[in-house]
Amino acid sequence: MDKLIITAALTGAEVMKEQQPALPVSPEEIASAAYECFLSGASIVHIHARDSSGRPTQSREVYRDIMERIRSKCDLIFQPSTGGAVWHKVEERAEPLELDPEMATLSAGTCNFGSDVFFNSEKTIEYFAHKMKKRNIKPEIEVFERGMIENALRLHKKGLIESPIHFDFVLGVPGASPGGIEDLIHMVNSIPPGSTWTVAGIGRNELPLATFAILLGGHVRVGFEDNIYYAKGELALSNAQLVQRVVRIAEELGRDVATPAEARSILGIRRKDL
Ligand code: KMH
Ligand code: ZN
Repeated sequence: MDKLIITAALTGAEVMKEQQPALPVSPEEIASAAYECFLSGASIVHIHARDSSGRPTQSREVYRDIMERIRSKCDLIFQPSTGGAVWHKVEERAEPLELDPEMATLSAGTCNFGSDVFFNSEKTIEYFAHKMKKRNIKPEIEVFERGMIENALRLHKKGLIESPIHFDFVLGVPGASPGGIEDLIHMVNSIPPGSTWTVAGIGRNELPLATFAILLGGHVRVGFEDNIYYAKGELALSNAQLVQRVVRIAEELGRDVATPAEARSILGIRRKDL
């Protein structure tokens, strides 16, 4: 079994400081949270930027600031969001790709997202896939519903996504796939052999799905974007606290944790920068 890749999804576009006071929002806070997660065992950071008022932004320059601050501290894989917030325009969402990150997310379909709708028409998905291919950016395929795997496979057939495909099953978003163990198994059984996958369990789904992924040979995403609690009714103290728990469970279950260099090798990413 490959070593375990832990992704820390630090901020997201939906959670606010009023809900989670430790939410990292400024570039400085995000970089410092990223470094803490790196020291705790994360090898990828999934980043959403915020402007100076705390509102989600897809500004290339804010992402650049965050990326440079993280790079000055450690060799974490920087994975910006191209999902942004549900109200961002497609062109805005694509801005962080201009930084040529090693990796970026690619949402593979439309779904309800709480009381909103997260729009990703086939044209939009192809637009992002094309840009990522051209710039040699490894896509992480965000799957909120089973049908999104089929969308990704169609793109693969068209040559817009290369094998092996890396999926992130985002399970438990209200309005999309629930986050039961059986939902994860169904997803895992639906992807081509040789693919890699991680799971982002939303809210109370985070811990059981992470544990199951460790056992199944998948990878794990945790962080305030997905879940702000450590236990029922108890807010987590930091993103790093959530990473540290995954590391402890992995150790107990006999699964080694990957460094960023090992994660690059598992995912077939050639380090671009530095
Ligand atoms: N904030 C969600 C609407 C991604 O980062 O690529 C979309 C999202 C997916 O978080
Ligand atoms: Zn995200």
